[in-house]
Amino acid sequence: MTAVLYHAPNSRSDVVAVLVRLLKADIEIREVKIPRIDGTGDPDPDNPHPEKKVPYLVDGEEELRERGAIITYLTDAYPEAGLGPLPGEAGRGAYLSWLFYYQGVMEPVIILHMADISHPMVMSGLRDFDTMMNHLSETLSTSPFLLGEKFSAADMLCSSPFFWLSSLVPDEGPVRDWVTRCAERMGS
Ligand SMILES: N[C@@H](CCC(=O)N[C@@H](CS)C(=O)NCC(=O)O)C(=O)O
Repeated sequence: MTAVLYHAPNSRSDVVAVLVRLLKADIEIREVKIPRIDGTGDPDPDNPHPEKKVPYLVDGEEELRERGAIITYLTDAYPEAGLGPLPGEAGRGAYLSWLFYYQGVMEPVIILHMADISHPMVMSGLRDFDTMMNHLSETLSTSPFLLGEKFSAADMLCSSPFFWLSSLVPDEGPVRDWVTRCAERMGS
């Protein structure tokens, strides 16, 4: 695969750039500018993302946005790295569930928590920060990683906000220990 990952250091695309390294993937990482929340930076005219966001993966005719989609695409393309179960392999369901749970629930819930926003519709559709943390904690109290004994790219994506928002990491317990294990696996 000769593909291009559009990436901005110190952003949500970091986890995908690390994945490219762990997969030893034949992918060019092209750095682009993005507007930052502190008012610095600008949209980069060289970034093909429809909203000029990162990450964005271009692989020939295929163009992908959203980390969960890009991660699935890459771990399927580089199965020898063993970072995500393939269709038909044990753990595929859990793998997809965690990646989609991250995109559909975890990140929105974390943003709403940081913004101190609550609403019955949010509770109904997404639940809340504590429910999300309990889900992680229950899973990680019986296994070192989300899929069991084996580290996967689902651990990479789901642990990623805790590296930015260290105040969200509990003082002790399974989630804290898992974040430490994930950092070791990712070489950070
Ligand atoms: N849901 C997207 C989020 C992508 C995203 O928001 N990326 C930020 C980087 S932290 C960005 O590019 N921001 C630039 C902007 O808002 O224009 C994903 O998971 O890939």
